[in-house]
Amino acid sequence: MLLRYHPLSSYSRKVALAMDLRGDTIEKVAVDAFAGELKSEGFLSLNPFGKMPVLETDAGPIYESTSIIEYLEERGPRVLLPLEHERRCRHFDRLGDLYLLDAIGKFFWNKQEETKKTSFATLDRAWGVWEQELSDGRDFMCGEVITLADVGATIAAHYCITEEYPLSPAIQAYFSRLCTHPAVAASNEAAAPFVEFTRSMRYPAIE
Ligand SMILES: N[C@@H](CCC(=O)N[C@@H](CS)C(=O)NCC(=O)O)C(=O)O
Repeated sequence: MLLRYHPLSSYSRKVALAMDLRGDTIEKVAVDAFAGELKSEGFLSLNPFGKMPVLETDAGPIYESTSIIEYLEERGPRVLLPLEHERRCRHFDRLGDLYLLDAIGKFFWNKQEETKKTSFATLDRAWGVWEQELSDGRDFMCGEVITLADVGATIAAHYCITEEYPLSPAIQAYFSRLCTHPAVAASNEAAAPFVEFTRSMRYPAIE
């Protein structure tokens, strides 16, 4: 198997982090996204929507971050989708995609005041849901271990920090707990140079 991804892409990072948390040792190949590879004929034959990540398997390509993680969990071992919390994991994974990753992604690429207003309002609502869920003192969304319910949120929280979205103390504490896992720390470290690179493109130096 082979994962086509990019260390700056939030959804790629979601899958790469899931793989590391699961202990998968699947080869990762960076897509040359800035050179237009996503819209090349070759890449579109893997994912007709021209988006990363894509997992190439003997049974053909699998796209959509959650579908890739579900495929790996189905093959086993089951690490991120524990049976007793399966519905909850899938629910918060979906919320994480729709209201955390998508919202911060929009603002990452478009710094218009209007985009900031709508993206940050969506983030406020979504992090509010997370805060409510964590208010009983649990470490992570399903208890003491990191599950699929936390994976997208982990990546989103990292982007929120680099984009200076004001995380509440409770969500900052949640992110700090997540970062104690070596796979999360490694994911943040791997993305850092790319995050800096795109920031420098968008924030011209003030002389
Ligand atoms: N729903 C998809 C979203 C994938 C996605 O939006 N990927 C972005 C990178 S984070 C992408 O490839 N964007 C390129 C484009 O839309 O042209 C998933 O979960 O995999």
